[in-house]
Amino acid sequence: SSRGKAALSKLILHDKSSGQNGQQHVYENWPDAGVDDEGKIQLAEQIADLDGSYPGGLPAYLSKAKALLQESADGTNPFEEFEASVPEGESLMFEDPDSNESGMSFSEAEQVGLTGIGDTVFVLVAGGLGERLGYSGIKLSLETNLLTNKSYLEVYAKYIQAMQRMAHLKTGQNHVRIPLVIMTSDDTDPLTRQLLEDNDNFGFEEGQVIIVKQDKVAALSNGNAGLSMKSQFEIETKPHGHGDVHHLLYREGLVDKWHSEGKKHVIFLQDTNALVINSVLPTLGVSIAKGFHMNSICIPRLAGEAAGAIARLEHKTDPEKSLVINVEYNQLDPLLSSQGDCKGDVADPATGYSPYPGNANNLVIEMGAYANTLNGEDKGVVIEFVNPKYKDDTRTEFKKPTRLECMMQDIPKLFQKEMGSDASIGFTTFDRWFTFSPAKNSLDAGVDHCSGGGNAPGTMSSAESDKYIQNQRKLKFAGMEIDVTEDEDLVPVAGIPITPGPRVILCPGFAITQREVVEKIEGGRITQRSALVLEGEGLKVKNLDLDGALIIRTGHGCDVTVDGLVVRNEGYVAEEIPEGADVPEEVAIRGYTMNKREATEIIITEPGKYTIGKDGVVTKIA
Ligand code: UGB
Repeated sequence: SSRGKAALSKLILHDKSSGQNGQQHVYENWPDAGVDDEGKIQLAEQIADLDGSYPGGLPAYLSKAKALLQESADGTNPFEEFEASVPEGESLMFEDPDSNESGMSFSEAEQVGLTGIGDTVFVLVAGGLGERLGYSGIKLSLETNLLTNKSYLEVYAKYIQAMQRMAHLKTGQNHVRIPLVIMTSDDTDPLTRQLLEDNDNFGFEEGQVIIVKQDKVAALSNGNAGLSMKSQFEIETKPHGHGDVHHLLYREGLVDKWHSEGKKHVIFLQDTNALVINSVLPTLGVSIAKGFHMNSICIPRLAGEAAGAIARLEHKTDPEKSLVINVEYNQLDPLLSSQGDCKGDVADPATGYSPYPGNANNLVIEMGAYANTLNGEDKGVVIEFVNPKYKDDTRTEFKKPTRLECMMQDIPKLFQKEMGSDASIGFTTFDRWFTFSPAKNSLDAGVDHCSGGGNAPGTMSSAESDKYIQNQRKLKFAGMEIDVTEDEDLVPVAGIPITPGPRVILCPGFAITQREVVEKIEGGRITQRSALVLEGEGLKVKNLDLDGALIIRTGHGCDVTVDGLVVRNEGYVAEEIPEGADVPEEVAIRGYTMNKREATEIIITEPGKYTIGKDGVVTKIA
């Protein structure tokens, strides 16, 4: 096609004019006309696609790559002009009502957050493949836990829908509709659409979920940015990173649209951290109270952990260029090894944690400043980097092809460019148990991570276990008699330390805020072997006595008080998968299944007022 021909000519011209002819392997030595013409056309079309999808086109991509690869080969320190220090931030602890560095208690911050949640938009970056996890499907489809079997996407969906109801209750706003954008990639797009379709959009209204797809970029096989060929007529491509999200939202005109509709904040979530939904409201509350243009959700960081660190980067000569920003985990150790005490990415012996806050990479961004920044010179294209893995110290050959990458948490640089020192960038730290336990690693990698007790496993099983522990702590806070699993109580299953129980899921539709948990739970006791699922906004549970498994689900318009219910049954038992067993991938990455031997299930869907007494009999009283 003429489009393909034009793109190919553009590439050849760029290559020749660079004087290096680094891409000759792409367009020379083609067989004669009439032989493999389909392949040639396919390649030219692919070049046109790569050219069209990158701001500035393929030549711009290759020129940037060449410059960055040269800097990388020379060992240039990207932070040469900066000195890193530990920044001051906000911190809010669920269990400590007096933790009010932000001038608010935890619960007050949640309540302020509720005043603004109806005017938000959620963006879920979900273009990444679960390579580290050893899972070939999409991560959003993985079951967050084996009690409810709800997928990550369903948990986020139900959370957003719960926020719509709560915004209505808090502010009286009618018909609150919080849009959800999902950023997919070629790797995840069809399966994400399928997941939504198979589940009736998880209860979202028509048009409420918007999918934007990021394009992959060309892979590069050498320091001269030579395009890596998958075959003679196909260029290898790789993901460009979650940083694409900003330019995509700009390109689709979404941010200007939301801004003009009066939406006030955009909340960015990652794909496999179900815990984080607890921290959104208080973080938004801090953003509103402090007028932050950007606020990152943080946790105490384990030294050496694969989580970025928030640092204050002080520019050595120009204070206007200083900023608070994420330093990615692969860059932190070299940076800290080259400055101060040169000890690198090590723990502070006083706390056992890195002195730098860990980036959970969930961002709350104020809409006005965001729209203004995206409409600026860079159109939301965040700074890129290369991270080639070299074969040896000569830093010339790569172990495998590399590419330009970018990260969404680098947006402060664009804020700074557009707004100078008026850009107000903050972060809010929460307890790890409350906020952070993503599923990113295979069981083997998880075992490596936590051997020696140093690091978090980051497996599907630890993510599930941490969800249960989080809910144990919430029930304990509300006054229930319940074992809270401490580190020394964890038991290894498939090599990963997990909670022996109780296993508890408080669905987003039951309670999110501290105030709700305290109002809806009163007294009661749960034994360690028990499993409990509570779902339904009008449900209250008093003096529960549980030894076994109990599921209570109540529908909209159901006002249900459980009082003094006693449950005794065989309950649920986690069963480890024997080594080498032939099981599906999603089972293998968790390492166990849940044997649901016996449970008491109470499901009420018809609106009305009900009580449930000691023996579980449901009585409708209105
Ligand atoms: N993602 C995309 O949507 N597109 C892409 O091209 C790539 C990813 P990873 P990693 O949580 O502790 C991030 O791979 O390397 C999505 C932060 O950069 O899980 O663990 C993908 O689907 C780091 O600072 O990222 O690092 C997923 O939802 C730290 O906070 C998200 O982007 C770390 O997460 C993250 O992708 C963390």
